[in-house]
Amino acid sequence: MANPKLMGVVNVTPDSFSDGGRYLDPAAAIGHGLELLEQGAEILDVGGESTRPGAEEVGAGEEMRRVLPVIEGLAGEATVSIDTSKAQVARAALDAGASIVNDVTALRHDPEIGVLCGERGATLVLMHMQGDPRTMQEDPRYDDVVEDVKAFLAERMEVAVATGVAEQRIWLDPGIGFGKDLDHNLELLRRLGELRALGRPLVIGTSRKSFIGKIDGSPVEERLGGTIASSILAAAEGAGVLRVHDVAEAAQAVKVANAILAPA
Ligand code: HH2
Repeated sequence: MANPKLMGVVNVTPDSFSDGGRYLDPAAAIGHGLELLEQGAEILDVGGESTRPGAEEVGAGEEMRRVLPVIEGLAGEATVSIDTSKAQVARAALDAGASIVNDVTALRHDPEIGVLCGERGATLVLMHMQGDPRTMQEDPRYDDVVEDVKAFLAERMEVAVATGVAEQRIWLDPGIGFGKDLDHNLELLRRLGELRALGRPLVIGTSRKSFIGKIDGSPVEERLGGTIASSILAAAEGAGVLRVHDVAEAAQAVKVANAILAPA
């Protein structure tokens, strides 16, 4: 198993699916980020717009008002990633000290993000999503979900490189829960190793997602076990970055898994 980096989630939103409204106050969000760092996060992913199914779109001004004070407060302490699909927000976030742009639309919403990351030498996360957050869970379909996601990520990586992003600065994410039903999510996790052929680090976000609840009926606040199981199995298949809300528990799980698989 590769030793995955933990990306801790810092949502500065009123409506995120699992922690909406908890860290809207900048001081609370910064405090939460610092706590995640202490627990073992190597990256903090700061977001000001929810991508949950049916979420309301947020204007760039409001998104920046939410995230910029938090990035300014954390950037001296941590590697910060900005979870946005808008170049204007990404630019301001990089100015405030972020060094990674996490674009869940993989440059389809705003290709300028590629130009920006190229100019600044920032890392760019390209994620797969079928449809958009308002409609993505309405009957998603694939020929072969792993092959389709792989082809999409290869194509978006070409677009990113064409806009100026160095290939070594690109990370790829199959987008668990973004336009996928339960079987699609499980198949992607089961065959994650096939995406390693793309040659770039793989980011995986299963944290508290609804596919876990579809398996055992658990509500969103009781999905830690499923988050850990899916994250560790993803790491065993080669995931290099695990995007999680519960960093302390994920860090412990990674340590134990590593101790078993690679004894000192
Ligand atoms: N999942 C969410 C948001 N951003 N980015 C990447 N690269 N991969 C993911 O799986 C991913 C992501 C959804 O989680 P969360 O941020 O907790 O919820 P919301 O979008 O409702 O704020």
